[in-house]
Amino acid sequence: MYDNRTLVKNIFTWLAGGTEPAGATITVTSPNGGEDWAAGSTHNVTWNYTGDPGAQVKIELLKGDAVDTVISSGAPVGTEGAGSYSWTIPKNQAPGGDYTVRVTSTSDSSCTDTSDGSFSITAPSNTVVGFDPSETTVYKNPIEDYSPEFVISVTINGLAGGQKILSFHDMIKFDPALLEAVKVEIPTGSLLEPVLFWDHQIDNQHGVIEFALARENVNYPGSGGLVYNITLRARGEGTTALNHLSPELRNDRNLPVQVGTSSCTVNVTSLVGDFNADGNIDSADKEVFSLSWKHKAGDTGWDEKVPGVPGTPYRQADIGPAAGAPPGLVVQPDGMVDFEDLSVFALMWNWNKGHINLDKNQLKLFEAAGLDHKRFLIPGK
Ligand SMILES: [Ca+2]
Ligand SMILES: [Ca+2]
Ligand SMILES: [Ca+2]
Repeated sequence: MYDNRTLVKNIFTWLAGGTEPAGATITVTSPNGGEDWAAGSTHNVTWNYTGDPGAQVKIELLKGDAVDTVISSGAPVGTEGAGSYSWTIPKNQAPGGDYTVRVTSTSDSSCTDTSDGSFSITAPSNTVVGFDPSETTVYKNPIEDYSPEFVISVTINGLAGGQKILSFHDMIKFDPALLEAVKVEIPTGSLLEPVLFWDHQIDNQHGVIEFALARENVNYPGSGGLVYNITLRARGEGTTALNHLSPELRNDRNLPVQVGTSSCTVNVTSLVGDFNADGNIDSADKEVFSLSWKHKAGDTGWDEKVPGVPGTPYRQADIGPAAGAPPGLVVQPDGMVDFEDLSVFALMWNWNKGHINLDKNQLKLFEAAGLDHKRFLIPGK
């Protein structure tokens, strides 16, 4: 059906010797058959046009031959012969393999086109690109520039059964004031083995890790697991998060698999007396404390780490006097490691142990200092 203006134009065209009415045309380009789109995901419906189909088009979802949904009753036709409409498929859209999309001029219903072939709407995806662990506490010795290195795994979970994954592109954002990425590696047993090719880039200035992987199309990954490991170290204290920025998984037809993301919370903190920053006050820390015993500001090795001299810088053991209660003691260093520091160390030791449990060797430190260790012990439970 033509409106009058088109009709008049077509008659004149015909009178001028044309054999066909020179109407506008629309051609749907996506989805045009073969696509797998998950309910809940967002895709562009695209079309080309010639002539002047008018300002707007109606976009319909057809299931079989019947109209299932009007996706848009009046979307802009586009510019320079091409139009596009961002469509979020409702989460409750019935899965099926017989869907097509029809795009029709709102001013000329004969100017219309439908997907050449049918496409599939699949069940909503539960696939999540996340981290393992999803929360971690990292300990840092305040006098050190960096915490010990720690590893966070990037995971993919909830892959639908029989889902072939061919490629994975990931971007992780972190706070560069608190964290530094050291390395990225794919461990044996990665979910996406066998790997055909992979690469990564670390940008510690902006806090970005980019990772890309292509895998061989030979078998199906399990439903979930770890893909790659990031080694990090902390360089500040506080709480921050690692976040995935729009990771992209593609299947064996090079079509995107809809994914959600989850983050990893990283708490960077320090424990008074935890000189090796492993989250425990134990004999390794006691060793550092003994080496610092009776040292004071001005001694060689007080301020600076001396190569080959264990325990330096000794000022790390200047943890007394301190106010408050373990573990949140507020330290007021006074430039010497003496009884006050030993008392604070014992408080933290006992906080860590939760009860009095010093063995003979552990008692030697107290005896060497001429102290009655019981003075410093919190009543055991
Ligand atoms: Ca078509
Ligand atoms: Ca420790
Ligand atoms: Ca002190």
